[in-house]
Amino acid sequence: MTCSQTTLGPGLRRGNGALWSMTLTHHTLPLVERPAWRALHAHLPQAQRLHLRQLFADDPRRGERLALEACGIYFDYSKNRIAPGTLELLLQLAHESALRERIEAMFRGDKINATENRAVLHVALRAPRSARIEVDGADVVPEVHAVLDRMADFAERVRSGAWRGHTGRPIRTVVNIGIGGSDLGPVMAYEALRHYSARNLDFRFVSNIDGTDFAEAVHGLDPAETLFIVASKTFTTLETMTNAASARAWLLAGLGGDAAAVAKHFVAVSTAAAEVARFGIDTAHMFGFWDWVGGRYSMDSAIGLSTMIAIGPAQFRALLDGFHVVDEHFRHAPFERNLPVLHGLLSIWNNNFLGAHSAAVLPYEQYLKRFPAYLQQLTMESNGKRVTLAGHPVACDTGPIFWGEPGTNGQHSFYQLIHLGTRLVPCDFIAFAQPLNPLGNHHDLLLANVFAQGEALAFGKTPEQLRAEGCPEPLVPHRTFEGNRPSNTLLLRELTPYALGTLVALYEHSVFVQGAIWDINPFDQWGVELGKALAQRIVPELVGPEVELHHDGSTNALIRRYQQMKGGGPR
Ligand code: G6Q
Repeated sequence: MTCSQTTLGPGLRRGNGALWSMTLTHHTLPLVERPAWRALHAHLPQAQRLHLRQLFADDPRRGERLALEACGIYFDYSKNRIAPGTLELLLQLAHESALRERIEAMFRGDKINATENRAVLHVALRAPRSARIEVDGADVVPEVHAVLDRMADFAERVRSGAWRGHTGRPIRTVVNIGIGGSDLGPVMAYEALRHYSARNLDFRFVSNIDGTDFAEAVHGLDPAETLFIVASKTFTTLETMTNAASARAWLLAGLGGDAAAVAKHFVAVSTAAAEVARFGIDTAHMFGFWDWVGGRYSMDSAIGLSTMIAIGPAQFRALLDGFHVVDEHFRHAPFERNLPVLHGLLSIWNNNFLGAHSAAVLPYEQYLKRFPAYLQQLTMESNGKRVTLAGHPVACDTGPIFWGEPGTNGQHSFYQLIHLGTRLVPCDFIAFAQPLNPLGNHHDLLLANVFAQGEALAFGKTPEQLRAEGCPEPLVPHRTFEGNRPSNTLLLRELTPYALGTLVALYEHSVFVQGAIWDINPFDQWGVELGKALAQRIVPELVGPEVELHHDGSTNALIRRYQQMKGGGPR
C-alpha cells in the first residue's frame, strides 16, 4: 500500500448519541504528515543502498552498540537494516506519534479502547498489592489480588488433592474449555512452563467446535477424576458453550447422571455471573475478571487458572512479576533504551519502509512451541485494522502477518524461503542460555544453530566465496545467499515463569507501540463478528433441503452439497 492518503489525528468521532465518551488529550498530525515519517521516506534510499556486511564492516562495535539488556532479556537488534540516522528518525516518529502520552493514558486507566468505550488495563493484572490503578475512580488492584488469592486457594486444593470430585476421588486431569484469548494463553503457558508443572496432574485443552477436539481431549479420562474449567469472558461464545455442554453430558453420563456432580467437576472463569449460574455452575466456583481485560491480554487474569494449578501460585506470581518488570520498563525507560519501543519501531521500519509483509518468530526452545500461535492472536487480532481511531482509512499497511515454528525444525522446511526466496521476512530468534533438560551437547548444538541462522541471514554467501570454494559455475546463482535479511535475537538466561512473563509483555507492548504509530485501536476485534453472525444464520439451514436458501450462489451450492453428503446422498 502506498502512503499517499492522509488520516486524521486521534480525536474521536462523536455523533450517534455520543457513542464514545472518551477523548484523547494528545494530538498528532496525520501519520503521513509527521515530519519524521517524511524524513524516514527521504532517508530510505540511502538505507537501502547499505548492506549489513558494509554496516558491520564500517562499525566494528555495531554488534554491541545496537543491543540492549533489560528485564533479563539481551536484545540484539544490530542485524536490522538500519543505517546511521534510521533509529533516531524512528524515535522521533514515536515522539511525534504521542507515544509517551498514549502509554500514560493506558496506565492511567483512560478508556483508550474507544470503540468499546473501555479502559485497557492488563497491566493492572500484574501490579503489586501496593499499586493503585483506577478505573472510573475506583482502585482495581485490591479486586485483582482478591481474585488471585481465591485462585491460589483453589489451585492449592486441587494440587494437594484436598479438592475431591463427586465420588470423593482427587482430581487427576484438568481440562480447560475456552477459545481464542481464553485458550491460546493457557495452552501456550502450560506448554511453556511444563517443566515447572505438577506432574501428577494432566492438563488438556479444548477449543475447537469440531467434536474431535473434545473427543480426543477426554479420551481415556475418568470423569470421577476430571475437572473442567470453563473459561469464557462472556460465557456466550458458541464454541465454548457447546463444548461445555458436551463436557457436562459426558461427566453426567460417566457419574450416573447425578446433576450434583457438576459442582465438584466444573468451575468457571468469566465476567458474566448470571450466565455462569444459568449453566449450572455455582458462582462460588467462579473466578472473575473485568471488561478492561481484553481476551488476548488475559492470560494473567483468572483465565490463567489452569496455569496456576499447573505451576502453583508462587510460580504464577513469578510469571506476573516478569510481566510487571517489563510494564515498568516500558512506562519509564527512555525510548532509546526501551525494549518494546525499539522492537515496535523496528517492526514499523521493516513493515512500512522495507516492505516486509510478515514477521517470523522462531523460538529455539521446544517448550515455546505454542508461542508463535499465541503471538499470532496477540499481534494480528490487535493490529489487523484498516481504519484509524477516527474511523478513516489508514495511510499504510498495518499489522504484519505473524508466523513461526520452533527451531531447529523450521530450518528443515520454510527457512529456504527466508534465506533465498524473493520476500523479506524479518525474524525474531528467541533462545535461552541454560537448558531445562541438559542432555549431552544438545544445547550447544541448538544455540550454534540459532546464532548461525542470524549470521547467514545478515551476511549471506557471495559468488566470490562460492567460486573460491570450487563451486561449479552453473550452481553459483543457486547457492548465492545475498544476505541483508533482518533479524532480532532475544537471548535470555533460562526459561522460567518470570522469563516467560517478560517475553509476553515485551510483545504486548510492542504491539501497542505499533498501534500508536498507526493511530489505530489495537484493543477491539470487530473482525471476528461477521463470520460468527453468518454462522448463526446458517446453523438452522443445515437441517435439510426443505429450507429455502438466500445466500449467494456459491454458499447455497455448498450448503446443498453438504446436506446431500451428510445424508449419504449421491457421491
Ligand atoms: C480476544 C478475543 C477473542 C476471545 C474469544 C473468546 O481478544 O476477544 O479471541 O477471547 O472469542 O471469548 P470469550 O472469552 O468471551 O469466550
